[in-house]
Amino acid sequence: MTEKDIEKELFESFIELSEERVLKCCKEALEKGIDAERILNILTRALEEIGRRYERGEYFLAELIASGEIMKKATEILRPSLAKEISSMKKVRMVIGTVEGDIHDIGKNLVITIVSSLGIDIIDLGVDVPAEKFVEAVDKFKPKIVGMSALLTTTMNQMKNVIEALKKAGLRDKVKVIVGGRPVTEEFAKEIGADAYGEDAFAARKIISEWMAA
Ligand code: B1M
Repeated sequence: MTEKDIEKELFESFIELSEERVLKCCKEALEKGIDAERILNILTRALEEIGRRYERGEYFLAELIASGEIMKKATEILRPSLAKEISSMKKVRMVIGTVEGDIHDIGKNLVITIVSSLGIDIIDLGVDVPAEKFVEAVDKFKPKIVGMSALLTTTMNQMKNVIEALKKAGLRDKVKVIVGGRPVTEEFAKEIGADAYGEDAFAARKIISEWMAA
């Protein structure tokens, strides 16, 4: 198969939710020398299409769940190639989580993979993390950075609650806050008082590496 065939098969097999084909294709693509970031982009585009089919009522929750499972396994295959440039500039700690009410964690986990390539120490609070848990973690682990992820329009406002809770606890000026996730925008990040918005995991890494170098 040519590179183009592999990429087409990757996209189509993911939309058809054929786990076996997707995983095989990811391995083949890496063997062919296709960049892991490019493979990730194809998988993300396929997830967008699955999301659209779900919105149109062509796919149901079962398909959404299956797509999440496949994406997790595919990311495992890509992880070593995505996170290989370990650079370890300064020892910086980051706390990250998906906000309360939200259990989507594929994007957050990708951010962890990509950002850890800076040699940063990342504490993952998991999903459905209430504001108090973020505050507790900042108090306990004294991170320089707090990262929040939200995938639902109904949960993105939780990010504001976390920032308010950090202010209330007198911890807001001790950390830089970066937010991201599908419905989040630069404007929203500004509006809620975050320090930065990461459009994707690579943008998040760039921002954090600039903070580390400052
Ligand atoms: Co859900 N889901 N889901 N889902 N799901 C979406 C988000 C949705 C857009 C699908 C759709 O309708 N088109 C829709 C939200 C609509 C809205 O809010 N307006 C939706 C819905 C409705 C739901 C449920 C409510 C469905 C239901 O129960 N009826 C439910 C909610 C559960 C809950 O959280 N309380 C639900 C459940 C699920 C599953 C559990 C089945 C599964 C998640 C599995 C998992 O995460 N372990 C799932 C999935 C897989 C999706 C889609 C298909 C894919 C999400 C994904 O992983 N994308 C999604 C449709 C879509 O996104 N097109 C959809 C790939 C991932 C790499 O992208 O997470 O955006 P993303 O991360 C990106 C960037 O956003 C950024 O970097 C990553 C890329 O590099 N980023 C950050 C993310 N976090 C960041 C943090 C940063 C910086 C960058 O700094 C800290």
